[in-house]
Amino acid sequence: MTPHRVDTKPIDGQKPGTSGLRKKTSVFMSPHYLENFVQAIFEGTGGASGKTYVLGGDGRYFNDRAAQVILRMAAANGAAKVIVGKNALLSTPAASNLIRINKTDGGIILSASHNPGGPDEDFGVKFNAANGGPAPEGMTEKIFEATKSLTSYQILDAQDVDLSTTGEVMLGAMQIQVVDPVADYARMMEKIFDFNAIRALFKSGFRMRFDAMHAVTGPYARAIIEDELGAPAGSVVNAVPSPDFGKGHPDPNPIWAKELMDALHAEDGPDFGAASDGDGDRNMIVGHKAYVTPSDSLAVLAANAKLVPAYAGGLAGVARSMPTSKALDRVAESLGIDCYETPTGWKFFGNLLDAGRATLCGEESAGTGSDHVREKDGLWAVLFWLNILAARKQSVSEIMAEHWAAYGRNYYSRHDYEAVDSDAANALVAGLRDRLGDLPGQSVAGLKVDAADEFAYDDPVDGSRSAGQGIRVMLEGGGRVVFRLSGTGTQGATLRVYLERVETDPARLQDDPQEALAPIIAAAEALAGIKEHTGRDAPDVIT
Ligand code: VG1
Ligand code: CO
Repeated sequence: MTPHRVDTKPIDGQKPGTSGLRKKTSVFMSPHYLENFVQAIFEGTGGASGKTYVLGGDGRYFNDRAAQVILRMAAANGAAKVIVGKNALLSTPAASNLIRINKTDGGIILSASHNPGGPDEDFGVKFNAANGGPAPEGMTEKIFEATKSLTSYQILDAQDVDLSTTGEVMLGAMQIQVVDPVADYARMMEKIFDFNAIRALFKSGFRMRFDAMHAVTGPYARAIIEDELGAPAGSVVNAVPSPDFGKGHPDPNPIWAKELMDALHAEDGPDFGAASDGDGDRNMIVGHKAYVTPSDSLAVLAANAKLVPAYAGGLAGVARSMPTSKALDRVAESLGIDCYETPTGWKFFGNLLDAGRATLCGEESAGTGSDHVREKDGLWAVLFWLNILAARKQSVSEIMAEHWAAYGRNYYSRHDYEAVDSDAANALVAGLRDRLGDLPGQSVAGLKVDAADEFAYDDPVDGSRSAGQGIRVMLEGGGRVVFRLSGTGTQGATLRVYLERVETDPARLQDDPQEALAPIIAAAEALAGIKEHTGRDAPDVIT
């Protein structure tokens, strides 16, 4: 087993996006593609020599092969040890936890999250730092720089490592520890939440349906929700991870988790439903006939945090990504704590969590999390809701109605235009950018523009600045439209239009969100000329 140096050349476009490097699986499988990027990770982070890493992925097509390549490369690059999930499976939050509790130098997560998997779909690789969180921008820039000057990579000539049984094996001089992906994560959840109260809830006949969407959370949800908390067998569905996610789209929203939505809207449907995404860091929450938007869910968690043992002492602060609705801000105000506004992507929460400035964080895209790890955490959010439901002994719709009555309702929706021509999408954003200075005071579709800018974030902890993080237009009466281009797509551009309007009239708190947002939707079209630029009459996905 000798390390082997393979000559290579830089490959264009290996720039990590919102969450690691994502490409078509066939691109990742093309000669040297994965190897180049992994070598760049090592070189961009000071080399692998003597270091310990965590490795695992969401089980999508090529996960198993990629893990073997990365192990051989880590060994050839002199790593001391890799902790890897059995069968190379680890949810993103579980990987973050393993990095933290084992104090490793970082971890490599194989996932394209909510993007479909399979030979014709998507694959992804992301590096997490020693704090357990996604590599911050400074680090991903160094990795990207390294991809541009590679001349060779190192790999061991060796057979595949058996990852199907837990225990320790050697690969050359490197130790590999194969671990149960669920055990440490389940122990952590038990420390955070009131498991006894949730057990009592299930004993009382409370029914839930958790849809793992054929992705990585299945084994975690079965072990925790069914085995430990006593939900009846069958409460967790689509629980076996499959390489193509059962040909589905593991994105937990009303469109892609329609089966779950239908089940929860049936007359005799369960009391509570939830789903998570490919790599287990996102969540969807739905009560009986009551879908909870992710932005509202985050606000409800913050408002009820004292009911959870780990947060009973109060929250240090909260944070949300800029496009996420301001429902959280209202709760923070009433709690008298800080609410930070960051760019899209979990990497921007890391410093706030590390510095103890924020305890809870969240994004409109169905990611919520806390300082227990440095990733968003789907199952954690579901357990948080279960803990609240057990403590309050109310239904989801009762909890939402009380929340809106207390804080007002931020009607919210995101309209996605997918696989748009990149030049057309860039032209739309550039057109808006050019007009930012002129917009304030103008009227668009009958609404006055209060302010307009392009969001830039100054990290209060390390002073770094991240510019170009989305165009936002504030409208009279607390309305808002945000335009940004996705950083996780693999085909053309995805335009995301985020729409929000605040309602405090007690008689208008139960309206249909798309209807409540109609004036804002019209303003978005008038502002950006979406139809003209994209040639689309309607969004592909509305969440
Ligand atoms: C999307 C979401 C963002 C999320 C990111 C990674 O990014 O909007 O909120 O952090 O995906 O999520 P974008 O750039 O496509 O809008 V996932 O679950 O990779 O872990
Ligand atoms: Co994800």
